[in-house]
Amino acid sequence: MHIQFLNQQNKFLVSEAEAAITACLEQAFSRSALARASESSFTPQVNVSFVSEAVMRATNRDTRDIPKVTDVLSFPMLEMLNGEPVNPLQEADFHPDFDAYGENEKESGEDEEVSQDSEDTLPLILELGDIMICPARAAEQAENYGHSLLRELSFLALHGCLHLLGYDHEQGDTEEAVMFALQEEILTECGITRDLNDVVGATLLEDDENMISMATAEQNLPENFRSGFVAIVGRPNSGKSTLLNRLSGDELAITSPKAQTTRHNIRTVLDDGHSQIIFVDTPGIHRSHTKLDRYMTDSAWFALQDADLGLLLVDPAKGFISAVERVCCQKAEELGVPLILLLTKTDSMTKEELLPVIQRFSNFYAFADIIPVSALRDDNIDLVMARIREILPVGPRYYSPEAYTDQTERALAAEYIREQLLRFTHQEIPHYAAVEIEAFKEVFAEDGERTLVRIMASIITEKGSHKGIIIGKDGQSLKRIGQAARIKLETLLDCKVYLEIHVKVRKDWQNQEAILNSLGYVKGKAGPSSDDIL
Ligand SMILES: Nc1nc2c(ncn2[C@@H]2O[C@H](COP(=O)(O)OP(=O)(O)OP(=O)(O)O)[C@@H](O)[C@H]2O)c(=O)[nH]1
Ligand SMILES: [Mg+2]
Repeated sequence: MHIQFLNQQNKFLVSEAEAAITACLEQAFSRSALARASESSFTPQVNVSFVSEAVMRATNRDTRDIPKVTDVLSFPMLEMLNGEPVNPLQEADFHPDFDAYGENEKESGEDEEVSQDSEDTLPLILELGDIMICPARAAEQAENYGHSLLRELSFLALHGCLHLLGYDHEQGDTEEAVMFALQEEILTECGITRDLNDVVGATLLEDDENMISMATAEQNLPENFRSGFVAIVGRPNSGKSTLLNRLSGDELAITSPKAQTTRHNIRTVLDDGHSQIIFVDTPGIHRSHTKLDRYMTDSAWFALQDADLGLLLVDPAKGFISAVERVCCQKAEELGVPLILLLTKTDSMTKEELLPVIQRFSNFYAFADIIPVSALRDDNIDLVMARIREILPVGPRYYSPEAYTDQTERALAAEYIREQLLRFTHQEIPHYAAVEIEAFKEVFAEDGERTLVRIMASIITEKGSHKGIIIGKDGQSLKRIGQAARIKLETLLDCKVYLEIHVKVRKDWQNQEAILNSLGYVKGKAGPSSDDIL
C-alpha cells in the first residue's frame, strides 16, 4: 500500500505517528474485498494530510456546511460498501505509478521524458482517497480520553480509511457496530491499545524555532518560508476585487462601479518558492436586509476569522471612518489578526487630500501599516506584497505549489454573465438578479483538445418588470449581455462558446433558502466554488 503523508500544519511534529498509521491502514485494506483483487495487479494509495485548525474549519464548512473544527474528514475516490466496490473497477480508476518510473530512471541514469511504452509497463495505482486529520483537535481528544496521541491519530486515520472503504457508522446501529468492532480489532492487532504510552505519537512543538525548522524540513522548503491566509475586507466598492485581480494577474473576481458586486469569497494562491500567500477576496460588508446579504457579510467575517493577516480596504474619498471599518478593527483585535490599512484609488486623489485621512485612521487604530495604493496604476502594489511577506508567519505550505484558485470554470461563467448584467442594466436590476448555470457541456476533438463549450444559463430576477428590462426591446438588451459575456468566456475557456441565456422570475429569491442553496450561497459556506483550491 502507498500512503502519502503531507504535513500542512506546524503545531505538532507528526512523523512519529506514520509507522503506526501505516500499519492500521494496511490492516484495514487487507480485510477488504479489494485486497484479494489487488494481488500483483495494483497498489492501493491513500493520502493522509495533517492540517491546522483554520484549514480544517474551512474545509468542513466548504464540504459539509459545518463551520467548525473537526478531528478527521475523508474524501473517497471510489464508491464502496463494506470493503467492496459498488461498481466493477474500470480502467479510469487506475493510473500508472510515475514514482516507480522515476526510481527506475534514476537507477539507469537516463533523463528522458516518459514515453507511452514505459507508461504501459509501470505498476498501477488505485487511489482510494484522502484523509485529513487535525492534530491539534486530536491532541485535545487524546487528553480527554486519557490515552496517547499516537492512539488518537491512529484511530482517526483508521476511521477515515474505513470510510474510504465504504464503512459508514452514520447509516444505522448495525453499520455502526460493524465499523467500530473493526476499528477496535485492527487497533488491537497493531498493538495500539489505549494503555500504550511508550510512544507519544506526535510532539507538540512549543519552541518556535524548533517547530518551524522541523515542519518546513518535512516539506523541503527553504529556511524562513512564510505562509498564510490574507483576507481582503472592507465596504462595498472599496476596490477589493480589483486588487485581487491585480495580485493574481487574472480576472478571477468581477468588478464594477456598483456596490455589492462580489457575493462570495474567492481564493487565489500566490507561491513564489519563498512564501505561499492565500488571498481571499470577500463581499463588501454592509447592512443585511435579506438572507443573501447576511450570507455575503458572514462570508467576509469567516475569511477574517481564518486569516493570518487582514487587508482593510478604504476608499479615502469617503473621508470618514465608517461603522464597517470600526467593526472590522474591533473584530480583528478580538481575533488577534493584524490589519494593514490600504487607502485605495489614490490615482484620483492628491497627496494633500490623502494626508488628513492617513492621520485620522492612524489615530483610530494600531494598524500594522497604512499604505496608499492604486490597483489601476499599480502604485505601491509591490510594497504591499513585501509587507505581507514580512508579517505572515514562518511556516509550511497549505496547498501544493501549483494550486491557483478555488473558482471553477462554471462558477466563473456565472460571474462573467452577472458582470455584463451589472454593466448593461441600471442600478437596482443587477442587485436583484443572480445567474445560474443550468448546463456546461464540453466538446473535445479526437486529439483531446477542447473545441467548444455549450453553456445554458438562467438569469433569476425578482419581478416581471425586471425581466422585461433585462430582455429589452426585441431582446436587444439580453443579446448585448450574452455577446459581451461570450467574448470574455471564450478567452477564459480558450475555445468557442455557445451561450444561451434565459430569464426567470423568482419572487423574493434572496430570502429563499432553497434558491440560495442552488446558487451556491449556502449558509455557513464560503461560496459557490470547488471543494478545494484547483
Ligand atoms: N480610479 C480607480 N478606481 C478603482 C481602483 N480600484 C478599483 N477601482 C474602481 O472601483 C470600483 C469598485 O471596484 P471593485 O474592485 O469592484 O470593488 P469591491 O470592493 O470589490 O466591491 P464589492 O465587490 O461590491 O464589495 C470599480 O469601478 C473599479 O474600477 C483604483 O485603484 N483606481
Ligand atoms: Mg468585489
